[in-house]
Amino acid sequence: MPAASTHALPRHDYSRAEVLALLALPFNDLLARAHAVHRAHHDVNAVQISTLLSIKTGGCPEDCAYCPQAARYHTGVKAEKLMSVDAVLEKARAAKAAGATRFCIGAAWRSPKDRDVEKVAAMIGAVRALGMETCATLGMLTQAQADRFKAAGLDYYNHNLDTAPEFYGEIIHTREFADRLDTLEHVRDAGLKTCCGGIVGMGETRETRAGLLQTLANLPEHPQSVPINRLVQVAGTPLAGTTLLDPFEFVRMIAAARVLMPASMVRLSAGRAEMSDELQALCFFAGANSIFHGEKLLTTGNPDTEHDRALFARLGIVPMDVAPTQAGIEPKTVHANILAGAAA
Ligand code: SAM
Ligand code: DTB
Ligand code: SF4
Repeated sequence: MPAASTHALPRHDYSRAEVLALLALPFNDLLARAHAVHRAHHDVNAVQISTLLSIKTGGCPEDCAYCPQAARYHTGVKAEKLMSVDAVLEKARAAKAAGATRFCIGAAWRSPKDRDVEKVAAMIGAVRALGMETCATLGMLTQAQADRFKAAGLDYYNHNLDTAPEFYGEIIHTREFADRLDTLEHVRDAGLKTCCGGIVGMGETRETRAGLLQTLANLPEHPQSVPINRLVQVAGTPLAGTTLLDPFEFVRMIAAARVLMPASMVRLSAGRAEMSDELQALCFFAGANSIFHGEKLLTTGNPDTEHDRALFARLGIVPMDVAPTQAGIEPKTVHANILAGAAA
């Protein structure tokens, strides 16, 4: 493995063996290295906070084996219609009043239908006008759709690789890994920032996790946000009952993402509700600096807002309200807002 440097130029040529060797370091060595990179690129006591809203829940035609929103699995998630622009705006206003600076909307679609595009564009424009950063996750996008959302005021698009290319076919059969790469290209070409990561705890091997990280880090640009989701097992999905991932493997994944993509925001994403405070604290030490805040993710639970507030206070972490983008831009921490109680 090349000599560790905390401030090397971003690389896009990682080999699988190199990433696997990183993941396999003795735990303390990996954490020390990740924390040094984290400290060199970010304010280690600041965590970026996003609010997530499901604007179109359930009834999805895809077969993603982890997902409670796929129509074909009996998970108890009811299919709902696309929310109205007014209803979304009301939720966004409430999030802003609570101090949120980034508002993410998600839809259980394979891809947006033409008839939905203008409605979602109106939502994005309205949320942007409130002064919040906007993010959307709506499935696959054509170039024209990505361009339209950019023009509407979208800042970030979330589209995950989910897993390594060789494991993808075990998890999803209704579209290809290459489709994901195409959408990501459209997103980049539209000038949108990319939010792209994956899920662990799906029964994959460490080699598979290395493959996911390698593919993410070797994208033409490191995604500005890298969500690392721990599988939320939902009864009725094919992955319910999967052997639980060793929590230290999860921390290794966060740490390796931090080392490989030093300037990106690494998001401790789904699965926090089932994590101990100690595990989350280790993840923040290893380089995670972004979370979803609020009672619900899309359909599953997230820690209570009070619990997050208390955890931040215990760790001396403050919410970040300026999202640092890519290399070279120093992140700023602002102490007042969503978790103001924690910062006081
Ligand atoms: N339908 C769109 C798509 O698939 O791109 C957008 C919404 S989809 C729910 C967004 C992401 O949520 C998925 O790519 C996956 O990474 C994550 N996700 C879904 N179900 C999950 C679960 N049970 N546990 C962890 N992450 C999950
Ligand atoms: C991402 O990577 N994780 C979020 C967000 N992007 C949209 C979604 C997690 C969903 C967890 C399952 C659910 O709540 O339905
Ligand atoms: Fe549909 Fe997205 Fe869930 Fe897959 S992850 S079933 S595309 S909502």
